[in-house]
Amino acid sequence: MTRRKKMVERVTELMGTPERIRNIGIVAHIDHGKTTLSDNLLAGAGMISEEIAGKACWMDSDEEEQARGITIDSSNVSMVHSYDNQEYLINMIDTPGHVDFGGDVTRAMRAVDGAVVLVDAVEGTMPQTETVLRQALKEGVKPVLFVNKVDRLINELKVDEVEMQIRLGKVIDKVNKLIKGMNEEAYKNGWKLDAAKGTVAFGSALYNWAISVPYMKSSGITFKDIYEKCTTNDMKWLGKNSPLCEVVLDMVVRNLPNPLDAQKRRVPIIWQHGTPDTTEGKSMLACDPNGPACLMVTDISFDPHAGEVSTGRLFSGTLKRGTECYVMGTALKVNRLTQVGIFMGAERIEVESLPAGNIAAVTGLKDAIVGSTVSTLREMTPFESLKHYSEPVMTVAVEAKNMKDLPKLVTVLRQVAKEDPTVKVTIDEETGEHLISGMGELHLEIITGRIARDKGVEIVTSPPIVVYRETISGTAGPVEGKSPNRHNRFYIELEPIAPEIVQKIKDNEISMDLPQLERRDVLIEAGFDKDEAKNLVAIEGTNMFFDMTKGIQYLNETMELVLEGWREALAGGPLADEQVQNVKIKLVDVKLHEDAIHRGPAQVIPAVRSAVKAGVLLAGDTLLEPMQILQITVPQEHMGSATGMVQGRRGQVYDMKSEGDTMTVVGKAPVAELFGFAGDVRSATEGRAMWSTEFAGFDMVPAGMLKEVVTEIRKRKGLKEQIPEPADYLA
Ligand SMILES: Nc1nc2c(ncn2[C@@H]2O[C@H](COP(=O)(O)OP(=O)(O)OP(=O)(O)O)[C@@H](O)[C@H]2O)c(=O)[nH]1
Ligand SMILES: [Mg+2]
Repeated sequence: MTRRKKMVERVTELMGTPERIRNIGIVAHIDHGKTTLSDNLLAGAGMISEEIAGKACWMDSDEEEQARGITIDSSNVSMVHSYDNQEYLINMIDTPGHVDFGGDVTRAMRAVDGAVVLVDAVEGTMPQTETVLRQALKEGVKPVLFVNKVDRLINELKVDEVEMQIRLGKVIDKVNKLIKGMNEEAYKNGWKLDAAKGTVAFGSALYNWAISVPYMKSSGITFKDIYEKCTTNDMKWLGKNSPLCEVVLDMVVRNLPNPLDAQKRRVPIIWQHGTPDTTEGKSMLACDPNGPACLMVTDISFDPHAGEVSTGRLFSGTLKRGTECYVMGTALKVNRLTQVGIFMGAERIEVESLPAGNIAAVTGLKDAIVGSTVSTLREMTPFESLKHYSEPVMTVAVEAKNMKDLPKLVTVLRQVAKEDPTVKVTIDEETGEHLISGMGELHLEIITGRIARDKGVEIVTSPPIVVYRETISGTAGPVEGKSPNRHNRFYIELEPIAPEIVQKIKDNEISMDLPQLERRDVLIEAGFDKDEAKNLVAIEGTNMFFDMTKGIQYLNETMELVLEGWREALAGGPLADEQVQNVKIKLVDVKLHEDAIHRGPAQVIPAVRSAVKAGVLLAGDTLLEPMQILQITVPQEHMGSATGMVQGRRGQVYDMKSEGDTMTVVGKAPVAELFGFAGDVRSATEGRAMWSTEFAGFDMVPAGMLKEVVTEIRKRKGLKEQIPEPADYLA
């Protein structure tokens, strides 16, 4: 039997013993060494040969990943680790660090119970370190810390032994400060990282060694040894006497929770709207393999042979080939599993059955999308939806190169949207010009590249353009919208929604999913008056619709059409046909024709749509543009160019920190000004800058530029150059 086959056998054996399972994610800022660590852990566990680990990037199996040297997709792998004479099953997900793929981290954090947070000892914590930590804590995922690239700290920065320990201590303090700031309760209850307690390890993923306080105690190896072996470049000795795999996986087994413990704590967090004493509730809390199957789909990928593969965390029940499942929120047709397996890097391995507490890879869930709740029960309360931290900020238009591919492209685009929930796809079957919006240039480049490479559709792609939004700056109303036959009239009032409320909507704290009474209380607490709180009828994006009318006949049966008109208007505002956000609308009066024939869709929808569009103009329609936080670290002498880089791009510098002989500049700039930033920074600082970006929401386009930007968008979209007047909608 091959080593690999044997390993698979042991993995399947352990799957049914939750006490001995650890589901973990490897998370960090870009390039801090996640994949190198993951590869070497695999090698250490005997899954791949030690020679190829770290060099071949087994986990980065995609050719694009290898060519670019970055991780694009999360990959899952399972391995067995012996600790204290017992075997443990480690289900591990290596996540990408590039911000454009942050959605992958969000999804992975739903599937796991613990995280190994990596920090590069030389760079220290970076913006993305903070983001991934926040994502982990929000999902109730417990962190341990691995400070990586200690070899660089010693050999490149030439620190002495004392300085080395000071620097490592600083990294721990910084991460602790972040954890404390994000969840003080967890921090106080044992999530504080503490080298003495073994929740921190140090080492070099590349050279395959690590050290922790518990390991120092048991092996007798000291910091002094580490320092000496490093300076004499005796990495082999370290790898042999203080092996990465043992130190890190011991830390994982000892400090990160098994699914039994984790689910007790996490189910109330990730299934907030569910009822704990239902069959499924009890079963998930107990991680019971005999209960109903409850699966949260966290990833969908496409396999040329098997078709769509859904990966997700199984919180209860057991999956087998043939298991009949339902996907919540769909038409509730039976989805029969055709294969059940686990992922081992690029390979998928089929298993007989897969019990609760593991990460499953199944085929046959044709109705599922990423984020779906799947169960053998016909009905169950869905898991909390996955919240992504960034929003699409850039769009490309794609067209099929060959006419014959037109229908296929539409299918492929739907597939793309299904696989990656951070992508927004707009299909225009009339013009054949479809839009893909994503997190950034790289994200779109990868997606469009794969359409040609993996799906076999040749496409022509436009250069990326920035996604804008529209919102109002004041109030308006009542605005009257008349139906084409003039028999129906709708009166609305508009006002902007305050940023704190918008945030609550984004965080799902204000949501139509809440039971009515609970929703009312939440709204009152957020500052809405009682009457309004009672009458919220819909939320779309970050817009709200209230029905403040009383006793209007037929309005109930017409409300769906009213909302449809409202949604259509929000999809493209009057200024630049961009999505409208943060607008509160109150329906204050309605006049309806008594004959249903005269108040059908063709009458109601345009009436409401024009009222909303006119209202948005009257309330001061403005354009918002996406912003990014920039953090640039440079040697002192390049500080001037770094601040210049930000300020020269309509940016603001709002923090400068110096540490030793390096300087970190933090600022904010519009995405529209950041095309080509990478190249410019490199040349302005002779390649000495380390920098990163992060989504920072939407800000108003400066008044002085508004007209120019709007005109350009309108031209690009083939709209009339003249911006419409309210009267154009109200005639
Ligand atoms: N000197 C040194 N280099 C390392 C170490 N760990 C990783 N590297 C190097 O750092 C670079 C990035 O490593 P990866 O493992 O791809 O980093 P990553 O975090 O997976 O990157 P993304 O997935 O793109 O975010 C590679 O060139 C590695 O060889 C280490 O311990 N010491
Ligand atoms: Mg990687």
